[in-house]
Amino acid sequence: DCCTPIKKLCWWHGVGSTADFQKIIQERCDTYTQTIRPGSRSRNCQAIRQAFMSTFISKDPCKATKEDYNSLINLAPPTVPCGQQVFWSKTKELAHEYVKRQRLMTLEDTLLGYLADGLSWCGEPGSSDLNIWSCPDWRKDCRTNYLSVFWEVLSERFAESACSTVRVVLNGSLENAFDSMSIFGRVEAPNLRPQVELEAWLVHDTGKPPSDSCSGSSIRKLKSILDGRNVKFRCMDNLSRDQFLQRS
Ligand code: N1C
Repeated sequence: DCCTPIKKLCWWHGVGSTADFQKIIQERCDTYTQTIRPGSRSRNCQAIRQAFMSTFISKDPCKATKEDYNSLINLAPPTVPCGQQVFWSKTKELAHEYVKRQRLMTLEDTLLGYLADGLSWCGEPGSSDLNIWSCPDWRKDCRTNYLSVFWEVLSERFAESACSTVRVVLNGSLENAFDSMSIFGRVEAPNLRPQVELEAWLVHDTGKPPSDSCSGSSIRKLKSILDGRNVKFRCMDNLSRDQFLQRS
């Protein structure tokens, strides 16, 4: 059994909840609403923190559902202005560098994406505490853990709200720049609305040849997912990281 009780705590295979989780959520929320997007509709950070905690506290950490996150997401839907949206897969740091130079936004530039970025959290039945020792791992324990389900529903809502032209930054140094099992592949691409146009940028490590291109089989697979949804597709490849950031 993956959940052997050690001092009443289940021992999972993933990292435990981030220390001071509540405090970090509250502080990030205050920073975001007061400094990063002061213009945004004033939000009640205490209510957001409480809603976040009540999604998972005292619950079986392997029984997360999308519905658990509904009330939290409704307090702060992850929407961005039309045409400014950027998706990424296996290019997190590069995508963030890119959007900083443009007037563009990733999911981490929305309030909930900003709050949760890099954190880990889970609770345990019968306790009002976070489990700081371990949390379920997607592969080894369960897919329906609170961290995975959070990024899945938030990403789904982010993709559903896309309009006009959106971009995805893909890793051209991988053999398969498009991974159909990633959140971008499983959740975001299949939830884009008809008439949206997706621009894919395949960016490889500077000084190395690219390992995948727009004509490769992984990108053809992406194209076929989008064709099925009437989403227009453009693809740009053979860009090194330096070239990509310079032209942006
Ligand atoms: O599985 P991925 O990438 O394709 O997910 C990235 C995709 C982006 O377009 C984002 O909109 O999905 C969204 N997203 C995040 O914003 C995010 N921030 C942090 C998805 N996952 C996110 N994380 C964590 O990184 C989360 O723990 C998830 O499992 C990884 C996904 O990274 P990836 O495989 O490079």
